Amino acid sequence: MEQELYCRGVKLNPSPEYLGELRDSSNILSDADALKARMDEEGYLFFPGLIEREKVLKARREILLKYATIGEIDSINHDVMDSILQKKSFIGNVNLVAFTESIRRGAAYEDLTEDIRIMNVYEKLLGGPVRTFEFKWPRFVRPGEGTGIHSDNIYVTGGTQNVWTTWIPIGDVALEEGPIVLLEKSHKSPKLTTYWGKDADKDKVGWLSENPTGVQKSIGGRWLTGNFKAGDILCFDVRLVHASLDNRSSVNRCRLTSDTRYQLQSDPLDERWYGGNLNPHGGQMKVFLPGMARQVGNRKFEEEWKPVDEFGRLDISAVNPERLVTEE
Ligand SMILES: O=C(O)CCC(=O)C(=O)O
Ligand SMILES: [Fe+2]
Repeated sequence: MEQELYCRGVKLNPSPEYLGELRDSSNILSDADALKARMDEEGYLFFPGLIEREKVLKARREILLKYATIGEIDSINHDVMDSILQKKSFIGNVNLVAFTESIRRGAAYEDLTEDIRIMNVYEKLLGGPVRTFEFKWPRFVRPGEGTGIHSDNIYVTGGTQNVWTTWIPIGDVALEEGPIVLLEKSHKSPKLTTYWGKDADKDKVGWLSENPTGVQKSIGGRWLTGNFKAGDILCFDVRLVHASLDNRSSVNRCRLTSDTRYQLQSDPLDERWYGGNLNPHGGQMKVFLPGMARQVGNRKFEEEWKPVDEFGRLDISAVNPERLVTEE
């Protein structure tokens, strides 16, 4: 890959022993045994163009219009679908409990995350009827932002270990916008057994590391990513180590993607992710709202779960004041 890629502000080594592209598994889509073997071996299954573009773009419009409504996206000077960050935002003044729920429960978004073709992959892989977690993790990632290095199992396996993640670009996501990166074969690393034995809430675990090259040195494997298109579907093992590239869009385009979890209907549920639970990680009322940090290292605002007040409003004291519309 020719472009310079960064994760947590660290430049990834571009040589082919350290950086690669995802393998396309479309040709084994209908072969359950081959899917199981590939997932076991590689820790992920990538299906470019599995879903029709129009269906994905419908969800994109549904979500971006909501972000435009709260002043995060500029839909006046740009097409809302371009997802260009608005200079001034009203995000400090709105009820984010209602806002984030309206996104998670949007009809087009739900339709996408429960698409029959995704469900079919998991039915083949798991050998029975499957369901998606009620809670969903749509991600709106502004320039300068990204996701830390982690495995999902420490967050989502409170019911059963047999849980799988699907990452969906909701629109085209180019390398410079900061798509997901997977650490090749890390789902089999003996070095991670202690980390995987933890629960993010009970054991108060943060990101695995802030250093993508250090993790790579210690665990091995290439970082795998690519230029994603609307319609691509990426399924992976919840132990597989991953993060996102930093969004370094030259045109202030925000990255819109989703991560959702799937399991057998017959397995026990992780109750944190069902019903109207507003405090899945315990404590004060919070909303899932990654990003917004005024500066890197602003711990309070780097948390993906942000505290809100009794009106569902963000504590804006940590947000860059230049981005907020304030009363004159
Ligand atoms: O999209 C991202 O930034 C992170 C995705 C992720 O952590 C996941 O899909 O589990
Ligand atoms: Fe994740």
